[in-house]
Amino acid sequence: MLLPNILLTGTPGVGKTTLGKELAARSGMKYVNVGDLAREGQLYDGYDEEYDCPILDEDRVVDELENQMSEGGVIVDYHGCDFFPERWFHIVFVLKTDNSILYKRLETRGYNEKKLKDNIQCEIFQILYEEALASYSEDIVHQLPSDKPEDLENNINQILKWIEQWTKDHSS
Ligand code: DAT
Repeated sequence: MLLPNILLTGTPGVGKTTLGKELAARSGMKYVNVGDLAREGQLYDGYDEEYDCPILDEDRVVDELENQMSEGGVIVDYHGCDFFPERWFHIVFVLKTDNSILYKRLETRGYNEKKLKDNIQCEIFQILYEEALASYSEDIVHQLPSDKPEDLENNINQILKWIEQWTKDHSS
């Protein structure tokens, strides 16, 4: 494997897509948005009436991604992380955003009251951070602030440095 695989996770709206796309553009790695992948391939298993959204078919998502993950160099973006094989990822970043900032971002998306409340609670209770710690080795799980444009720039630079070091360490 010439390049590592990176997981970007966190509550919807924390900035995974923004960071993932920019990182892919600057590193030459591939960017995979699991939500888009599922939509394109209709990788669903039923419909959640309460949340008014389709239910992800996690097994089919894993099957769909397996080949490219084994090649390396993939940045995966999803607001969940407990169903991916642990062996896929060399590092996991959980983005976090101040509640009031996140609230405004999700309001702009037109989320209804329940969806807004649930997502803000998800962020307050650090649900995705806990899920990441339960699913991956603690020493590869890192939280990154994602409140303002400087955070984005810092995160990109930090991750690019990490990729460079990983590549050096893994070249024979
Ligand atoms: P996600 O993919 O986690 O749902 P996103 O990348 O779509 O989130 O970002 C949600 C919104 O927040 C979008 O309008 C871009 C903005 N945003 C993302 N990261 C940011 C940052 N570091 N500073 C300011 N705004 C940011």
